[in-house]
Amino acid sequence: MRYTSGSYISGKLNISRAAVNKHVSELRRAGYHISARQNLGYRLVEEPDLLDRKMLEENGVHFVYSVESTNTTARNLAEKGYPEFTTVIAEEQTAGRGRRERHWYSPPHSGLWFSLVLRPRLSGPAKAAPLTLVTAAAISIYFNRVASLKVKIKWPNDLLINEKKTGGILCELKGEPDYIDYLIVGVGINVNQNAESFPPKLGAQATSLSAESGKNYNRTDLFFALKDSILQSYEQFIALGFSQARKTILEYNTFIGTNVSINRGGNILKGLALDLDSKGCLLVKDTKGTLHRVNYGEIT
Ligand code: BT5
Repeated sequence: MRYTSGSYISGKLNISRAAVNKHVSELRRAGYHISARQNLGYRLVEEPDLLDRKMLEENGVHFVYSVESTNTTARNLAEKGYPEFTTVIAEEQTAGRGRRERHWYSPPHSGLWFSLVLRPRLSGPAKAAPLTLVTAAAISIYFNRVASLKVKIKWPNDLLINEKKTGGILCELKGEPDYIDYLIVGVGINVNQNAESFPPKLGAQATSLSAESGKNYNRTDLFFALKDSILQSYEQFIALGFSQARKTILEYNTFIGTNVSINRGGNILKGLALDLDSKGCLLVKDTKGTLHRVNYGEIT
């Protein structure tokens, strides 16, 4: 592609040269690679892989290019009274969160970072506890049955391919013991990143759909497909309970039947993961043969 002079652009668009400069800077910040040469002008070298803002907004999704965390934005909307199924998606998160305020790496042009507002009519937070697993089940159904990708669930909120983390779920809830005001389901999935693009701290533990399959994905289409799958599983859970999601998790998991070490806030439980109960708790038989019903923690 040839260079186009700044004066040609300013004449064509009827704006000042300073305004051309400003727009070029904005496009660069949005990921466009634009080369600038004195006496020649500007040249578009590469367009970024961008989420389709128009399609998202036409379908009622709140798109923000850059936010601290889509969970925080969704929570703010829920506080303002936005209805159930309000959805926020961002191209990048500057302070993406995992559980216990851990950092979630969310660069632009490569992943899916989105949050849904749910207002389940359940009799209290305890009844909503399986929703992280219900979401994980919905995502794994889509990948395994539709996209032919072997995405597995590591209890309670990790999505893995070939034992490396490609996604995670963060559910945050506001309510009282007998009432749920809202629940935010946050989903992060590494989609088109190269294996080498992850920060050294994540290193070999992280991967993306593309790094594992060799394919590139249209992130906007993928988002709509995942959202549909999540909402379908959610409605099934509200109507019929956890049993269908439990079956899915038993089919696509990395932990049942293996020896696990579970960290529960510093307290380590070692044993054999036997099953998931009807509420999503992990049944673990420790080395002395005692059975534990574990409702939180992480498999290390
Ligand atoms: C999670 O936490 O896995 C939940 C991640 C949820 C992210 C979504 S993005 C949209 C929404 N908005 C938010 O702010 N969050 C949600 P946890 O199980 O605590 O795992 C966190 C750990 O995963 C970190 O300590 C890192 O070791 C690792 N990690 C961070 N970023 C990663 C990435 N992009 N890919 C793979 N691993 C990552």
